[in-house]
Amino acid sequence: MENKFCLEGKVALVTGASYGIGFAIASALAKAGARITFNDINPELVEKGVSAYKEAGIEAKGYVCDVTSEEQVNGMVAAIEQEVGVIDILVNNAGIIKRIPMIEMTAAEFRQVIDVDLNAPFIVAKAVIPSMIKKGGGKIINICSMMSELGRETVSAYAAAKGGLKMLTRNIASEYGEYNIQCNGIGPGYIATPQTAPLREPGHPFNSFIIAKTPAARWGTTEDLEGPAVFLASAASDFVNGHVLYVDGGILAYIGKQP
Ligand code: NAP
Ligand code: GCO
Repeated sequence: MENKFCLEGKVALVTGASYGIGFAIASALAKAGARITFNDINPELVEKGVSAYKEAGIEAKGYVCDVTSEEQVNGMVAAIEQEVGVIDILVNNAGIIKRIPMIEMTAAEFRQVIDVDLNAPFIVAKAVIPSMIKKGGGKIINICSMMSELGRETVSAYAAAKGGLKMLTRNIASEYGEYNIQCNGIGPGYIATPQTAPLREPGHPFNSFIIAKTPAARWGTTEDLEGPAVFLASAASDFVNGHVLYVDGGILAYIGKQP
């Protein structure tokens, strides 16, 4: 079988990829041959990200862009097309979470999470699809979550956004599959990144809770997401569309260890 996982000659945009899951996914796509572009809302973090990629032997091109701004996103996509090439692979990774009991959360806080975690993936996908159609196809990977399927206290906005992102993934797959565009999701379990650092503080009850809820009995690492990302970004998944691939160590299959 010729190497269906090879991404040589492909241009990838990974949003919010100065560090964390985005950085790991972009690095994996680069190791498979893709040319990497990424963005961050913070200029200093774009610079730090470029250096971190360079240290990893990856020539990544970074852009300062707030993914909630359609104007900034359209400008970034146009610049990438001009400076690097048409985007073949989009990973909608940028995201935020606010852990606040719902009745204590302001409408503005709720809207902010929806804006970054759901509206922005729509904006960025809308910006890249026309050129993907012209080019004959493309890959879109939306970074969903356990909260695309499950709720829990204090994450109402995040769960609503990630649930919506699952359905946006399915809708893009439905609407643009005929143009050889495959749109899928990756649903990471609980991964050790800055976003979950508060939950992993020594003695935090969530730590032991997650270990008991995960058959793999460990937190995930960003490396656990590298293979699934390359699979969904490559020709190996050309007939996979509208699917959310949960990379969760088995959480969704498991009732949890008896205390
Ligand atoms: P993270 O460490 O908090 O990183 C999030 C990234 O998104 C940062 O680079 C951040 O930039 C960027 N970002 C936030 N708002 C942005 C905006 N408006 N415009 C551009 N960039 C923006 O998160 P992570 O743990 O790597 O998670 C990455 C993705 O995976 C998120 O979508 C998250 O919901 C999802 N996820 C995470 C886990 C987990 O357990 N960690 C599990 C499932 C899903 P700044 O640093 O400048 O704010
Ligand atoms: C939380 C966590 C989770 C993870 C992830 C799980 O507070 O429950 O932050 O939401 O980030 O989304 O898949």
